Amino acid sequence: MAAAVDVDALVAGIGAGNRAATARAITLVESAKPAHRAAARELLTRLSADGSAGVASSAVRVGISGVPGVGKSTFIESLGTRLTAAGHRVGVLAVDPSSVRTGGSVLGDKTRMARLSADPRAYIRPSPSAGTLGGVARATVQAMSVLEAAGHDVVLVETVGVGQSEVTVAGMVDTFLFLTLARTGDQLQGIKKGILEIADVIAVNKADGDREQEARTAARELAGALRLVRGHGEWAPPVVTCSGLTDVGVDDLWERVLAHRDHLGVDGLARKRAGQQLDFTWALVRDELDQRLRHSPAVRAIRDDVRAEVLAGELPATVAADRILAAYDEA
Ligand SMILES: Nc1nc2c(ncn2[C@@H]2O[C@H](COP(=O)(O)OP(=O)(O)O)[C@@H](O)[C@H]2O)c(=O)[nH]1
Ligand SMILES: [Mg+2]
Repeated sequence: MAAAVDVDALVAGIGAGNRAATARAITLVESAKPAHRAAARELLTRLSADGSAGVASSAVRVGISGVPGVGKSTFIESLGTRLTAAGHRVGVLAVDPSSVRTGGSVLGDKTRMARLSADPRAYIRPSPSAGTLGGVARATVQAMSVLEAAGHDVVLVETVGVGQSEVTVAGMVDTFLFLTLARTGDQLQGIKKGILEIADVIAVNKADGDREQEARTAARELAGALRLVRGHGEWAPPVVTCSGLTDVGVDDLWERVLAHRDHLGVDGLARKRAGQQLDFTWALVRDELDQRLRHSPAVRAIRDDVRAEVLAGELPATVAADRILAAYDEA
């Protein structure tokens, strides 16, 4: 993309639901170049001004998480196709910080979403291959606004269960859906406790063929385990079974997502989104400060010496940290 960005043209194109303009705008918000960052800010401000994007957007935002191979992409293909057939416009985004290292992407396997990729009412965007999780999250939140302004009334965000990425995605969607496979008894321990605390709806996927009964049993056990983790919160996350491959249970799952939304209510949803914006504000600030710290010439100048002294046991961590911070502050 050239350094000069025609924001007016982008706003007009996005407003008209133009795919090329949408794609260009998302490329813009993924860019780390200062000129692009400034143009992206202007674009987002313009898109948020009429309420079609941002906190006041009426779009349904859903995060979809689960380990690689659980069937997220297949499920999104099934759900997305049903939603577009029902008249919705569906945007699909991905948060996959590991794609930077592996060179792959959660949505790299577009073959799993062949129908949805070719669907004019859907727009699928792979995870940006920008460095940090913070960077990817920043790009994703902005891409969400672009998609909503372009008329997508459902936005699905796929994320792998790696490190902090689930928590990050939970902080940008209205409803967080966790897909898992039939696990019973001790295997349940393998599910990270943290994920059960942030999930709004849980589905045991691949409940088809021989595995259907097993999936039902697992769902019942999981529902029991969940009651212990979640205590007596207001919303009891439903645990259902589904198959993205055969489409069985996918409609029901979507009803649960909408039920969670109803449960939040208009005010509750607005409060949730506003709170997310505030949390995200600070996350962005921390991420940016981290970058500045890394790139600070004053810090770089002393970094190797400090490292050597700490490794040699000559410098306590607390003193080393103070020295680095002092160098940063004085720069
Ligand atoms: N039996 C069955 N297989 C599935 C289902 N969903 C996905 N798969 C298979 O599981 C593998 C991984 O699916 P994929 O959607 O790429 O998983 P992701 O890594 O979570 O996105 C593929 O071989 C799929 O065909 C399902 O509902 N039932
Ligand atoms: Mg996938």
